[in-house]
Amino acid sequence: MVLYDDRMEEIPFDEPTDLVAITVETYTARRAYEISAEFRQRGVPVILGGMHPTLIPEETRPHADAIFIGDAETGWAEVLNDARQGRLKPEYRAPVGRPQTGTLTRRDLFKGKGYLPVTLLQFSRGCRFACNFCAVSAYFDRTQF
Ligand code: B12
Repeated sequence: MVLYDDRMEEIPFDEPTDLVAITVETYTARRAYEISAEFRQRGVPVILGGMHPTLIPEETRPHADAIFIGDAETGWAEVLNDARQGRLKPEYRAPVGRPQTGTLTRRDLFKGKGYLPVTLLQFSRGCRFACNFCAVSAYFDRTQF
């Protein structure tokens, strides 16, 4: 598995790969769809997930072979299994905000990216407030886990 960060490096569209997974936030949606189109033109299946596809799946659907609604931890193994067999479903759903399932961050994927040498720890998700302008309130249903 390799990670490419569109902000920091060129994406090698012609590098052979079996599956492309892209995180989409609202402010990165347009670029994510462009990247997805490049890979799909080359016959590589693309799955889109994250805040934006979860909040507006109907917009995201046409830009991917599969979309993922919710948090990846409990559903990602199924995606990989289906992709291995060439049977990616058009849509996957998993709950949001559940405590992490013991999944450890692959920090080795960040090596050489030029990020600041800061190691972050996530200790909660969501927010108990209900601000109507905030994606977090909608995504986590006004709950803090
Ligand atoms: C850390 C953070 C930052 C950091 C780091 C950003 C970065 N690029 O890494 C900083 C402080 C720099 C930052 C800046 C900004 N941020 Co910010 N940030 C966050 C925060 C607090 C956490 C995001 C995070 O890493 N979560 C942890 C990971 C594990 O969770 P996740 O990303 O949600 O991913 C899970 C699922 O969504 C899903 N998933 C995600 N991607 C994919 C992909 C696939 C294929 C699959 C299967 C599943 C999947 O599975 C994951 C694991 O459970 C969120 C708020 C929040 N609590 O979520 C806002 C948030 C993401 N930020 C937001 C915004 C708007 C910004 C800014 C544009 C603000 C600004 N005006 O400058 C900038 C943009 C900077 C940039 N160019 O990226 C908004 C996005 C809203 C939206 N609708 O997209 C959020 C949601 C805050 C909010 N209140 O609305 N941010």
